[in-house]
Amino acid sequence: MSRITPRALAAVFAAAAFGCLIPVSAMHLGDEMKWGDGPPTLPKGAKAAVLQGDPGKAGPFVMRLHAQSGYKVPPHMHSMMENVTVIKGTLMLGMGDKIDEKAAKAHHAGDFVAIPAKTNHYAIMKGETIVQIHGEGPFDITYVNPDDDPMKKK
Ligand SMILES: [Cu+2]
Repeated sequence: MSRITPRALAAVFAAAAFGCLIPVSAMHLGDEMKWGDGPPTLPKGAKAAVLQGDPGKAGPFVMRLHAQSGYKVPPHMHSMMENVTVIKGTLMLGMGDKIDEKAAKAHHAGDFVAIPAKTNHYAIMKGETIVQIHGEGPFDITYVNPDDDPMKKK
């Protein structure tokens, strides 16, 4: 009878653990990510890439937004939680109905922030910035000042 040594057993578990990490469905890596124009609901100038799901449909989604320094999203809210992870650059995030750069808090690459549903907030990018947003779709946006809504501009 062959004995299973602890070392052999450890190797089996290690293989099993790594097996779990092998993607079974689509996986997007840096170069393969498809960047397009940002959604029409956001001010012009941003690029967006959807990593998982569809922010416009029901279910979980993961997307990234890429914008240059100075890009701003005026005060707005979502009817669901917005989870933001900063990938690159600095996201200045403020809570409230009016943009106030001094009141905005800096979030740097690696930082995570969850913005509760129905809570007015605004964002300003400092430096070339990429943020990853995940949540439960359909992801909506309501601007505090309707004139800030790019969908209403012609
Ligand atoms: Cu938001």
